[in-house]
Amino acid sequence: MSAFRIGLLASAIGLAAMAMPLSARDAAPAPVTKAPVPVVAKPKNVIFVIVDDLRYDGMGFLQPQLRTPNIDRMAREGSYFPNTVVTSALCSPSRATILTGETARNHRIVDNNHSSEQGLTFFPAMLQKAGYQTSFIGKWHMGNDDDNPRPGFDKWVSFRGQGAYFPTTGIPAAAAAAGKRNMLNVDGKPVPQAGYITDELTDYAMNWLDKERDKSKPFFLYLSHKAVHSDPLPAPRHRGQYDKVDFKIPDTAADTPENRRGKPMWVYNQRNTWHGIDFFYNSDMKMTEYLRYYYSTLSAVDDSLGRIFDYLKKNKLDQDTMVVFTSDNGFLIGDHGLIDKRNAYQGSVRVPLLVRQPGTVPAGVTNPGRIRNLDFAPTFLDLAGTPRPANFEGKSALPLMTGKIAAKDWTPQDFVYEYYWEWSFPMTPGTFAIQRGDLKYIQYYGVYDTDELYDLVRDPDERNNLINDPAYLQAKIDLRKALFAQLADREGRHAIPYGQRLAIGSVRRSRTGPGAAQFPDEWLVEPNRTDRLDDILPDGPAKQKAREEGRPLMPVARLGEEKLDEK
Ligand SMILES: [Ca+2]
Repeated sequence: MSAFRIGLLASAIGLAAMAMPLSARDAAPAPVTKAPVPVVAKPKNVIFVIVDDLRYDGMGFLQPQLRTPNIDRMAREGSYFPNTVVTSALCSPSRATILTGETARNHRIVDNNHSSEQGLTFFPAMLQKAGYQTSFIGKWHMGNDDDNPRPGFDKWVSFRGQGAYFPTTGIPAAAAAAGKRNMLNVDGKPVPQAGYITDELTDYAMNWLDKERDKSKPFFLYLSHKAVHSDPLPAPRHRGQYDKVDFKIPDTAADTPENRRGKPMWVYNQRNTWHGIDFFYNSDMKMTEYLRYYYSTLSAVDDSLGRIFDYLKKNKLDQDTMVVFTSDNGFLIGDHGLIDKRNAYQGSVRVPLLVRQPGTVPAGVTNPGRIRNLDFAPTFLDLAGTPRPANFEGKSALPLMTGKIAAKDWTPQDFVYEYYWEWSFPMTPGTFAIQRGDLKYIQYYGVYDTDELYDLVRDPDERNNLINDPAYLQAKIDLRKALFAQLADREGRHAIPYGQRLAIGSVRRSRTGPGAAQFPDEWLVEPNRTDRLDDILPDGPAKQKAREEGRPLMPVARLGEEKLDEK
């Protein structure tokens, strides 16, 4: 207990109580807890560490073959939130959601090419108004062309688009030999990248913490790593460390009838593409090999966390600083035959989340309460004691993080998911989904063969599509209705955004890989069926009954013939 807190207790109990024997004092705590004690909380610092494309289970305490001692330390000294999800599983839309507290349908950063941030306010600007020192260090990536400082940050270090792992990555050898380097933007000035990106961003962060910030003010550091996005390149000191490790790929990666069962056609058709396990990134690398690079690249992020913890300890800031570790989206490694992200499956939407603040956030706890990336901005303003703006759509998770609300009493809002089709990667359809309780319903925008419905508790790997299970008919109808209602933007519009097409997009297939999916059996019919209209009539018990009885819900005649009911 801090001296400050002990002092408050002493004044509330009174001097007489202090004169009591220890046992008597221990036996009479009631007056203390009932007495209103005015406490003016000192604003807390926050270090928000966001990794790019880190899979939800890409942490050593979940996979013993991984060496992530500092991430594991966060799990021991803080809380782990395994049910953390993102409302759009794509770099720019997710980052915009974190920074604005708004969903993609409202902030309109709907893909990685979109660069208009017009009208958006980023929550660190509100922290500045509340007296915070703020800094942004790392990958911004809203649009590919502008790395200039954005409003809301006292310190700015960034780069265009995805950035680069090394100073000469992507630069032709002759130009590199002539001195050309990848560039950072440091407070509006071009500065050559000098070293390995994760270490360099950490250097800038440490320098700001130690030397540049106004230490009389609370601080918010937004450390936004480039790692571990494709194509991952580890720091030289970490190369080859997993060469003898065989990382496991999900069972759903195999092309088997069981894995295809109940899945939409687009999932099978994506196998042999840029974002499919059979031709991923159009290379012939195996995923097991890719993961050696991927997890070796994570090691510098882990080292970075270690430097942050050392700084906090050395400067006695541990208890006053919340450290948050997460990712902008998940990463599929063959789940359902897919890689990367974008879709609404668990490997795409789930992200790691660890929160550490000794004395405030319970240590060594796995907390199942669901948190969305949409909830971060309200959480941080809550922590700073700053009023919540009207445009925020999420809910502060601070009471859950600090244990003031138990996970069993936590009532998360529905998890509504949105992904807008991109011409650059046309193999993933526009996707909307909703999770309420244990059930997740997924629907697609455009041509599709089936929606999906999963019970995530009974079926965490999403293998058993319940969409046509009569027992779930009402749940399906209710979730569709709730999803549509919540997908309206703040003007009440249902508007599908799309980007300007600049090229055909990534459409290549391996000549020797799998072909296109077959149409589902129930689509293959003879002409002139009398149930021709049934598929566009609303689902419900009457339609279900008609199906079970093998008759049309609304019989129709052959084209050009009189109607059946007029016969
Ligand atoms: Ca990302």
